[in-house]
Amino acid sequence: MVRISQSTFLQGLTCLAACASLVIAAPLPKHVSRDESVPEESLAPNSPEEESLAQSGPPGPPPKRPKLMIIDTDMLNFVDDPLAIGLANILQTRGEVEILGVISSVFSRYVPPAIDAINTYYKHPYIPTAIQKPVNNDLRDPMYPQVNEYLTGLVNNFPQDVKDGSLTDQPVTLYRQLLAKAPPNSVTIANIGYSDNLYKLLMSKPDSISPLTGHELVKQKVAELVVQANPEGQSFNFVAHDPKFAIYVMTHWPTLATYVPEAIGSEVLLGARLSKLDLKKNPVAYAFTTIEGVGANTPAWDSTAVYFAVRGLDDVYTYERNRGEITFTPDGTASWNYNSPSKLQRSVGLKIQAGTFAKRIEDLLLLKP
Ligand SMILES: [Ca+2]
Repeated sequence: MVRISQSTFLQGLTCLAACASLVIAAPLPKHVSRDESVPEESLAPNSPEEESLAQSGPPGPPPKRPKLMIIDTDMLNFVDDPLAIGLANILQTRGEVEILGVISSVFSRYVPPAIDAINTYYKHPYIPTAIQKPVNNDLRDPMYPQVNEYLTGLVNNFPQDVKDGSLTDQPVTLYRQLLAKAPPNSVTIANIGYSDNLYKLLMSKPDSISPLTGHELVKQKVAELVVQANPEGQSFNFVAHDPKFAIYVMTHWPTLATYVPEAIGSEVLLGARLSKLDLKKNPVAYAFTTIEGVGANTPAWDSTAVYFAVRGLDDVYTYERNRGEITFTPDGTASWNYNSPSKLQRSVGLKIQAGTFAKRIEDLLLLKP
């Protein structure tokens, strides 16, 4: 099976753009070391093999008041998105986060029920979902020609009650509802897809949900935006849809914004052990194995951003840019202005071995609900 990486996708865009020059910042994937171990208590493994798989992992921080998080995803046939949504659910089970909603920046009617299948497996079936309208019947990103797709399998073979994306709210409606109800300065948004929805949120007017504009609502309620994208150069999530969305959002975001670069996820390769789980029960393992096959590893892009969104720096990350802010050229290429007076934007780098981080995330993904 051929897996087209985000970097390869960008290279494809380069050709489509009549060979316009495009710098790919993410390094080539490398193999993950498997000889590092971090202890982890198991939540509830219920088969000998899964129990064995779930015996080791990270201790994690002691439970505090859970962070409130909204996930904005471009899950379609990208496999790092279901991994990240699964990771968020596991961290919720551990008391570290409360997922307020999972919102889609693509248009496929199959995506919200597929997301609900993951949330339902982890015993969080009440988490609301939303997707852009009008919905379509996409099972794959046209630029991502994987042979297999996991959406219909998730929708048809795993418990979920969303049924069809056309039945969900508009993303901006759900954003406004969730933020209006949240305490001040309390919400973290993990942006692991495109910026369409955040653009429309910022542009939204006062309505029956809130007397505040979208900009005012974000400023009052959102503590931090965590973005899986590069602070410099091109990023898949910034340019694969109209770059005007990302350019506006990232240069007008009124609260803290942290960039988790693609290069981190490109080095953090994981997933091989997921294919040993029960693929008829675990929707994340099913999605992963359907796309990647048995025994393969894949870059953990979105999981690296969700991990930071929930746990912050932990012992994993360090701040690489903690002053200045992002700027763009009109094609969505970012650069960093260190002289900006803004104190609200920053990026992170990896402080531990990529293999150690990969094992930690994979150990968490092996845990049962
Ligand atoms: Ca994604």
